[in-house]
Order: sequence, then structure tokens, then C-alpha cells
Amino acid sequence: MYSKTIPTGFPKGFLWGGATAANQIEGAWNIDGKGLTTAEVVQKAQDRQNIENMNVISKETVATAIADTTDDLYPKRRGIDFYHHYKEDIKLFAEMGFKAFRLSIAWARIFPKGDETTPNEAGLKFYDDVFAECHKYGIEPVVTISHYEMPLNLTLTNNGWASRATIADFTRYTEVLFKRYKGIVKYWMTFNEINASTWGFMGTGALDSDLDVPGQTQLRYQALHHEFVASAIAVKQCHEIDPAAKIGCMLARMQTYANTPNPADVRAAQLQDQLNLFFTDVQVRGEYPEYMNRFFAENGVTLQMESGDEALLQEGKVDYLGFSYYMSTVTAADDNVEKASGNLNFGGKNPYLETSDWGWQIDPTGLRITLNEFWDRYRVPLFIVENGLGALDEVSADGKIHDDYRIDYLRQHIQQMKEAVKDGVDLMGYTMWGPIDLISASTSEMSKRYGFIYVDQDDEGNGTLKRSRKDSFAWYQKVIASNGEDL
Ligand code: BGP
Repeated sequence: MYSKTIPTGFPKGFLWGGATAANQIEGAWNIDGKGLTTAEVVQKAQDRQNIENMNVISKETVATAIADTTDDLYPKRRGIDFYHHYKEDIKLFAEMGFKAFRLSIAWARIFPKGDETTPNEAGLKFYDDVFAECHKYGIEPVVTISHYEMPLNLTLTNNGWASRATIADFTRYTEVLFKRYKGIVKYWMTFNEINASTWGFMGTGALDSDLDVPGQTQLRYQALHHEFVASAIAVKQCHEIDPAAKIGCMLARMQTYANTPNPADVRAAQLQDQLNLFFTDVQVRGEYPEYMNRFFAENGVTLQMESGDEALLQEGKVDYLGFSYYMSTVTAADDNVEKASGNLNFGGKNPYLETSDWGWQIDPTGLRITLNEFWDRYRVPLFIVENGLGALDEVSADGKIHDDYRIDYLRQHIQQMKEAVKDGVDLMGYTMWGPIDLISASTSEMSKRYGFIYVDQDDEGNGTLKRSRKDSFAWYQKVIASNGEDL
């Protein structure tokens, strides 16, 4: 008789927590020897071009923004001043019962220009202190090594990841991190949303962002190849230096549906999915999948690989798959379909789904589908390292923030996660995005808020930076205390 038990809920030791990124929280952009980063010029470039989509920033505007390095009011330079508030913030995370806190290290704090041989001790010391503060409360740091930024100097000298030379700069940085934080950081991730590197500047750090310029597809996939190699080397280093640590990849996942049951739409959605899962195919399975050969041939891409690269990709397979999940998309074979509106929407409108204030199509069931698909395809532990609702919060007359909409969003997603666990998916943890309000990656605004903790600061940088608990704070505390039973 075949008899196996179905899990009843989240496993013991499930990593509940929240996720952030250095350039969206830290501030202190020029303090203690830190160098300027690419993230700190993106917003300026967007402002100058007056556009919403960061992926179409032109080369010229990025260059102008880079030339002006004096302004410290830009959102990704001021963050929420976590640099000086980390003790208070981590204490609040601990009060919610966090088991894990995902944060990124600002590469330019460790190597201000990226190409030095000796790291900046003050930068390393800052993260020593942050990790110590986490451990004081039994919180595991989950560290992204590169979250949408790099030392700006590497963009100016190497054109970011477009150059193979950046691999050596990166691996010098990662070696320093693994040695310094051996036994201190148990969970690492190499690149945040690595698929963003085929979208433009934020991912590649290369001045290639105008898609109308010929050769962009070539440049982006070549830059991405360099990131794959750098990631594989980092995985190997991590395993050699600290065999007890786990290191994963990180993908921006949008579950993709066919617009109709018309096989042409289904095939279009399948291709869309392949182009999205290509990244995890390389990083989890350790090789380029065959379907990309055809894509490269049809899109004029000829990858420059060195002998040994393919072996490295095999040796540098990740231990787990981390991913962000905010929404799903719809793909049709032709353009004759109503497009979803809002920022960062790539596909068609799904009439069955509601949207966030920014038009992101909210789809909790899609998360369950994604989890099942990932588990079927990869058989490595999964980690939801971002999920959340960006919303315009209002301070009520009673001085509080009653964010029931956020609770609803998170509750529905956690419910579907639980279903996936019962389906048999191996899920390690859940770090929702932005446990404390922070600067938005895509809009660089403060008013797109995700947090359980409100931060008194407006889009222009006015405010006391005072932290206060929203209604969702007590709710998440209860969720964690009951290991996801009391939703
Ligand atoms: C992901 C990024 C994060 C983040 C989040 C929410 O793409 O990894 O850095 O900010 O999305 O996006 P946004 O800030 O644009 O609302």
C-alpha cells in the first residue's frame, strides 16, 4: 500500500521575516569611506528624462546624472537612514518575532571604487555590527551580495557587467565577504532578480539602456553571462570557505498565463516562461538550456564564452532558489489584447484579478502554481524572499495606520504558500518585502509603502524618520508566533 503523510503546515524552523536592500534603506551614501553606486544615479537619470520606466533611460541622461555627484537628497542616497537606525529597526523586527532578516551589502561600502585590492574596514565593520544585532535576537541574516547596484566606478571604467573584467572585481569582493562572515551569515544570495539584467541598467550597471540602440540584446545577454560566471565562482568560494553556509540565486518571478486556450497563445506563454526560467535553469541546473540556442540565433546573440565557463556553471550550482513574487502576467500570441496598466507591467490584463495602486495584478493562487512548478522543475529548496503590497498609507485621525488591505494581501499569499507546502513543496522561508517602509526600487518614491513599520518621511525627504507600528505589525507577529496557523 502506498501511504505517505501530507504536511499539515509550515515546517519547524521556517524562516519567517522581511527583506530589504541597502540602496533602499541605508542612506549615509558618502559616509565612512563608501563610494557612489549605480543605484544612486538611476533616480537622477529618470528625473532628467521625466520617465517612469527605468529600463528606457538613455545613455545620455545616465551620463549627465553620473557627472553630478553632489546631491544627497535623492531618495536612494538618503534611504530611511537605516545606517543610523539599525538597532531600533532590528529591535522592532525582533518584536514581531522575525527568524530571518534579508538585507543586501552595498558593494561600494566594502570596495568604494570596486577595483581596489584592500577592502574598506569601516564598511565591513558596519555589517559586523548589523549581523551582531540580528544574532542578539536570534535572527538569521539572509544576505544578497548584489542588489541592483555596483560601485559606480565600475560602470565608468568597465561599463559594468558588459565587461568580463568585472568578474574579477566581484570575486575579490565575495571572497572578502565569505571569509569575514564565515559562521555569521548562513544564507547568501548572489544577484537580486538576476533576470533584471536583460531589462537594463539596474541589473547590468552598463550604459546600454536604450533598447533602440542596435546590439542591446547582445550586450545584455553577454553581461548576464558574466554575472552567471561570477555567481558560479561565488558559489564555489562560499562552499569552500564556509561549507555550512547555503547560497542561492534570486529570480523575479511573474507566473505567466496564456491569454486564451488557443494553442498559439499557450505556446506564446510557454516561450515567455522559458525566457524567464532560463536564469534559474542556468543557476540551478548548471547549464544553458537548449531553447536559448534558438533564441540567441534568432536574436543575433553570439555569446563570448571562455573555455572553462561551462564547467564553472556546473560546479557553481546553487543550494536553493530564492525568488520574488508580486503578481502574474498574461501572454498572447498577437498584440490584439488589452494591456495591463501600471508600472512594470509586461503583459496583458487578467480580468479575474484585482490590481494594486500601481497596477500590479494581485494573484495569490499564482504563487501556489509557481511554487509547484519550481519544485517540479528544480527539486531544490525554495525561498520566497520578496512578496508584498506597495500602497499609499494614510495616517488616520487616531494617529495610526489601519492597513487592512496589506493584511489581506499577505494573508492570501501565505494561505496559498501553505497549500503549496501541503502539495509537497520544499519551502524554507518567507521574507516579505519591505517590513519597514523604504524607498521604492522602481519609482524611487517613499510613498509606495510596504511596511509593517511606518517611517515618517515624504517623497521629498521631509519628515522626522520616526518609526511607528501599523495594524499589520501585530498581525504578522501573530502569524509568526503561530508558525503560519493564525492568519
Ligand atoms: C523587487 C526588488 C526590490 C523592490 C521590490 C518592490 O523588484 O527586488 O528591490 O523594491 O521589487 O518594487 P518597488 O519598490 O518598485 O515597488
